[in-house]
Amino acid sequence: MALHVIVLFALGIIHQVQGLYLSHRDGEGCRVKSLRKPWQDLTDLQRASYINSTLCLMDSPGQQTIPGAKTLWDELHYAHIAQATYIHFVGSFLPWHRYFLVVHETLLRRECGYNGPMPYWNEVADVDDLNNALVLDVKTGFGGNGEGPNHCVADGPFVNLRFQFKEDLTIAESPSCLVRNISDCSFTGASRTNLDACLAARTYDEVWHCLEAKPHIAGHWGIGGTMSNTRLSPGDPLFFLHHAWLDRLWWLWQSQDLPTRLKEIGGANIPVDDSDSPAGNGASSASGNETSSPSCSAPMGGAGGASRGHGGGGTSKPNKGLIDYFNDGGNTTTLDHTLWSARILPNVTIADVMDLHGAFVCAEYV
Ligand SMILES: [Cu+2]
Repeated sequence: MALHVIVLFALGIIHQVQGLYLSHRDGEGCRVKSLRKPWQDLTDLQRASYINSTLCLMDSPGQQTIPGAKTLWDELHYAHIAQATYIHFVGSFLPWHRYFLVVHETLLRRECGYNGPMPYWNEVADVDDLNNALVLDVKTGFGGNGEGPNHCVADGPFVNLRFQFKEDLTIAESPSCLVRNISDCSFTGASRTNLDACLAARTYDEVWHCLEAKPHIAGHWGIGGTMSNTRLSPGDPLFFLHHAWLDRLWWLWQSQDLPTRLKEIGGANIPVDDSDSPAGNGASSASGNETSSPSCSAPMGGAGGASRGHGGGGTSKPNKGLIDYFNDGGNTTTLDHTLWSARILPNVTIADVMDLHGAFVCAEYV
């Protein structure tokens, strides 16, 4: 309840903010695309530069007036936690996370001088051997598994990372560590077969449900811990590589029929009851074992995972304030839908992010 009010308040404040921030774009369309490459294909130097720039975000003072946010990393965290109910299991799931990738990239480049390719995690390459994935390398990657009773990550560059916010946006008395609890069993959802099934989807409703289910959950539950928590997951820097991978899959699907799929959107703005779910799966499957064999253990992170009921989402009735805010004229997601990042960047609409080659995103997957 309290969280609901906070979110509405926060959303209301920024309702007037318009326009685009185009720090590394030229402001006139998209002439120089930002390259997005598999982490596996980056040079050691590029990997080190990306990790250092990420550490810089965790070390740089916050720039918004968000109580409790000490660093830019905290502010990114806040932007996801504050609206987790309205960016998962809804039509804006894919567009909002595409927007968030640009928000993150903008900070990384503008505030921390990163000038290499934006990495994504080619998960299908690691599906048979997650524990030896390059992203988990202690020296060149993001560190390994959690250890000890709390599963705090105990090696690699992010051992000292601490989170200010709890799931309800209250401030933790003692900031918590980065938690991982790797499950190669849960990661099997990233298989080529599952990806191909999503790429064969015929409508946006189908592809969104398909991608948000197995390929999405695989990365979150495969890493586990912080990553398996619906609200807190962007605390783990691997979040951005996982979501760039997912975004690439959406773009691959869009690219099969750009004239139609640059405009194709749908779904609800407020999570609806499972029975209303167009595909009748995906959203409803998220908290179960559908993405993995029954022997997979539940991930750490409590009620996190991709559980939709978390945080009061579930079967919320559309609220007029939110409907007005989203600007779709109802509870069906349209291209006019507002995307918000806690003022880190100005609001954009879904229309602004549909085209990877458009002025706002201006990127290319290679
Ligand atoms: Cu998310």
